[in-house]
Amino acid sequence: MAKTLLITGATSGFGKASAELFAENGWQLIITGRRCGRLDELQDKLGKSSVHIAPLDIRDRAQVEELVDNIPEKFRNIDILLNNAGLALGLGATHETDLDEWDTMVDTNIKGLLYMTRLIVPEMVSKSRGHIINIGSIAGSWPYPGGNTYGASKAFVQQFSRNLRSDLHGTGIRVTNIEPGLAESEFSVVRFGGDQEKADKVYEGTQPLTPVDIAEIVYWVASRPPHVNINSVEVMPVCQSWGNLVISREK
Ligand code: NDP
Ligand code: 8X3
Repeated sequence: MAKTLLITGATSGFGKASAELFAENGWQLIITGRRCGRLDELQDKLGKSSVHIAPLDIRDRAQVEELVDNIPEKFRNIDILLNNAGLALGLGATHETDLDEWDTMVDTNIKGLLYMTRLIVPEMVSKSRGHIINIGSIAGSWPYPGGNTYGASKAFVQQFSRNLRSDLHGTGIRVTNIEPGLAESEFSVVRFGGDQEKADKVYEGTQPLTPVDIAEIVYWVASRPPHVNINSVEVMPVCQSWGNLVISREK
């Protein structure tokens, strides 16, 4: 019987690349996201019988509950939950930023992930089998100017992943947090409110990670033997590393 993967945010980037890779390897999928047209296209490409589409705004708890309640029988036995949906908005300093953007990041990156996890995990516990793979970020460990709430939301994902692992101790369920660095997807276009030129500048002269790079890590983590739990994977492109600490000096 085919294994089942539920992906939040499969309409683009890491989520879409993961959908494609797991489908190639015979998995059946539940794919979610707000852009229904893209979910339809992906289902057409990957196969109607092995892909269930579930349009969803993950910030809306009632929608998440409805999605979980209405998973068709064939797809109910979820082996992996890939908590991937997320976004950064803006790169402004705390004292200049827009509070609505902070609300959206908290609601999506933290609360959406919590809703989905809380609703999917009980069934995994009852079967003593399953794997929750969260997409964190290097921004959860390493600060940078303008990272404020985005980075803090990914620090939440990092610690929640560890705490979830503790809660699930002895159940056989695996938990992994994947923490990518610079990767080219729609991430920067979203961060800069649709400004493609500004987004392109982020990657100019670099060789960033690709969505396929991340999908391959997700697949590798998922295909370790059942007794192996990869707790976290931090990954950057070779062109990225840490900066020095900075000191402001009197002029
Ligand atoms: P993309 O913008 O390409 O993809 C983001 C996905 O999240 C889309 O499918 C989008 O679907 C979904 N999403 C966003 N908001 C919602 C919502 N309210 N409800 C449901 N789905 C939502 O970015 P990436 O693939 O790069 O990002 C995927 C994850 O990886 C995010 O959590 C991001 O923070 C993280 N990440 C990204 C890095 C990068 O440099 N690209 C590096 C480290 C981590 P839709 O718009 O259709 O709803
Ligand atoms: C995305 C990577 O460095 O833009 O999580 O925050 S970064």
